[in-house]
Amino acid sequence: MAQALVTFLKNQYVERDGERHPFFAGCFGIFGHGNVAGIGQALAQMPDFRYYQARNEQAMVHTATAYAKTKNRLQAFACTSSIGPGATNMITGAATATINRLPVLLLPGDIFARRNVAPVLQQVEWEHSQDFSANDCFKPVSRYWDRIYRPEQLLTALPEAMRVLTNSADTGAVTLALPQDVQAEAYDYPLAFLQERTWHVVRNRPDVRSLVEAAQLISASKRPMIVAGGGTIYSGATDALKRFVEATGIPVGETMAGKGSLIYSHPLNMGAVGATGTLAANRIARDADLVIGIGTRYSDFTTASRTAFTNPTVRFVNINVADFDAYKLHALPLVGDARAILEDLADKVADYRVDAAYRDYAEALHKEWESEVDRIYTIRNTPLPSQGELIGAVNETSSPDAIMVCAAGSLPGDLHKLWRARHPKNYHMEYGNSCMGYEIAGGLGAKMAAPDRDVYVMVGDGSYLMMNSEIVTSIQEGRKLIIVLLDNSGFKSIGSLSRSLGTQGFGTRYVFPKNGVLPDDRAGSHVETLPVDLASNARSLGAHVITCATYDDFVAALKSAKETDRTTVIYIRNDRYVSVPGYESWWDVPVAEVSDMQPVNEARKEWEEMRAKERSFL
Ligand SMILES: Cc1ncc(C[n+]2csc(CCOP(=O)(O)OP(=O)(O)O)c2C)c(N)n1
Ligand SMILES: [Mg+2]
Repeated sequence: MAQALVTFLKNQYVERDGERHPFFAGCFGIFGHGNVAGIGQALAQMPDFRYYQARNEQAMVHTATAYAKTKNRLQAFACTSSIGPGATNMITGAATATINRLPVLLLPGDIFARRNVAPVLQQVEWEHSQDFSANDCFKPVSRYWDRIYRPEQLLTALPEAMRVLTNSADTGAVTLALPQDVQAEAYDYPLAFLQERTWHVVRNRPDVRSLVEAAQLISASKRPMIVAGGGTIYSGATDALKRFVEATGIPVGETMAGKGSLIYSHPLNMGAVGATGTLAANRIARDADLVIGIGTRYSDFTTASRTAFTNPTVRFVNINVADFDAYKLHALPLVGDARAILEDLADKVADYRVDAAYRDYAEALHKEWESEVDRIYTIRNTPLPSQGELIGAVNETSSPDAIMVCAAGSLPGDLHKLWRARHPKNYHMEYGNSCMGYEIAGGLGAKMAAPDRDVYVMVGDGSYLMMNSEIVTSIQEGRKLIIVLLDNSGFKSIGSLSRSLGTQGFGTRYVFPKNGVLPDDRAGSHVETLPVDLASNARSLGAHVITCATYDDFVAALKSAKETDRTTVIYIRNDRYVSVPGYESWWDVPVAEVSDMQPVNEARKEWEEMRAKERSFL
């Protein structure tokens, strides 16, 4: 059965716009008794379906996910794990892939279908059913889930798995749980099942009436804006977007996944929109009378928890492959492919231009924002540099065709505002799940997908400690990453959130406890720091490491890292308290209604004021 499965995977092709190639780039895996003799044997027998070893099952799913993201969902990996902990380690990765709508095929081993030797090692037992295993936990984080109790079930399960993986609207993690005994069973699979098959990624168009109505809404709008989400990039709609924007004069705000949809320097690019948005985009959003959402899920970061759009008559037109997203915010839905729809819409509104005054206003906001970025890039904070200036250094020393990968901490918010995206893949941010640990593993996936580009991983000390394991895989596979490790002794992001909510940074510093309590930010520098040496840690994993003390050291390190022959970690400490400000935006994090802490009560008052501004767009 496992041999048939691998043979099937090898023969799946995908085609879009006339370009056809194998869908699977190979298989990541960590072997245990749940897969070594099944899938493991099949992979050993078929070395032309490349097997990659990982250090941690969660990490390998992140690597696979980042690979699919870099390939605009047109290529993916399978990931095989043993049963029990190997399998459940993949659940966080599955959730990350599914939230971000990125394809990955998960093949966890499972308990015996024949059951006679149960409980097997690592089996979760339940006295009320035997049709139950740890792999049931994948159900809510998978877009398709199945368990293969009999070898012939592959005949019906695998085509469903492929349909979901290659469907832009439905895609995410697909889980096929593989009982250990069934993997090793023989079955006479029909040869037709194992022959080449091509899955077409189509460019669907919406119905004509919706398109006409959308064109009418656009033509009547005075202050329209575009919110460009990840779907713009996955669809390859960035050139169509540029043409649409230049023809109509409509300014663009970008989501976390959509950043790079338009080059940063375009006069109508307002930059990041929402909770981590720029002043330019948030001002435009505030007054917009029409929002054209392209490939966006409208997360709370994009809508600033539904406070970003304050015009009482604002309407939404949503272009999305998924009708689920297209209908959000009571929009006029244009369900279909972003590129196709933008082209059709451009024809329908060929005579439309925004007023010159509105365009001038947007272009002035763009210019102002660029000088704000310049200001932050040139701060020279001492004794420790600020994160903003370090971001500037990475942006300015990296080649314009590089890829920057990040996921969690204070970096995403700062990068969303400050990173100058020079091409659609320049900014690779996993911010659907904002999963600490994605950074290095994801960087590896991006590098595997784009070996000719430099890949910069920007990672905080917290995320680094959570998952640095794939440095080893990058060394093993000769996939060089430039890892920029920013150490601020703990959680700068959650620390500052905590202070803003009245809880003083409690539990967010990496320091020794004092009298049995972990000191918070009120202790200032009167703390005992931990004797942790992350630079040595990285060196011990095989990376080349450059330790920096100052901004100038950092710039020199970035330049020399370009020339090294293997994964290089640039280590620098930075300031916990110097932050990039927010720009007229908000994020709803509820504060205790009743508490013994006075700062919390004050934060609650502020929260109530903002909570009252949240809109529901009925
Ligand atoms: C797996 C996971 N656990 C917890 C969180 C919540 N969280 C978000 S940011 C953060 C701290 C990140 O610390 P670090 O990587 O050092 O970045 P910094 O905030 O210092 O910039 C935490 C705990 C998360 N996003 N992911
Ligand atoms: Mg940190």
